[in-house]
Amino acid sequence: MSPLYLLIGGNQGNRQQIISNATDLIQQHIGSVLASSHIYETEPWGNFQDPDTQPFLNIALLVNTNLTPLQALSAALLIEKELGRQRIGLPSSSNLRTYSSRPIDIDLIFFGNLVINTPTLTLPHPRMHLRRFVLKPLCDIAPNYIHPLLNKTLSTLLSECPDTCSCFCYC
Ligand code: PH2
Ligand code: MG
Ligand code: MG
Repeated sequence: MSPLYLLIGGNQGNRQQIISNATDLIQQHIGSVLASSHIYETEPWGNFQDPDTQPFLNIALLVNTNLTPLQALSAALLIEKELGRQRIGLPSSSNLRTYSSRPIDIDLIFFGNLVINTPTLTLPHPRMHLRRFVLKPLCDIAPNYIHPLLNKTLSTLLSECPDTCSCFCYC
């Protein structure tokens, strides 16, 4: 059993209902949901292809899983598809990265203390420490968790985070 931290986000459709459905499917297909953060309404971070990008809802979950990291990634992508995510084209290159609005995104943030660098999966999530919409919810459930590469707690990373995008508790 491994502790897997997931971050769910979406800015299209009935965002709260989709998060609830995603949590149910994660419980069925990835593992027991041991903790969940508050839901936050967050300002879109990064460059988006659509002109009037809507705010996101984001939530962090701790899941106890028997899957391998790649199995968990495949399961997360299948759940995204099931909930209506359409991926068009290839992901943009990292220096000119742009994002598209989506009903659901499920990202693997930490898989225990594993450090992995493959073309399909990087752990810990490589941009998590730059994003308030990731750190704020994660700090609800794991403020003292130590980032295995940066060697700082999540609450320290949040206090040092340069991101100024808004992040308000939604509930
Ligand atoms: N996801 C992104 C890029 N930007 N911004 C917010 N507020 N929330 C997200 O979940 C999000 C984002 C890429 O997956
Ligand atoms: Mg993402
Ligand atoms: Mg993703």
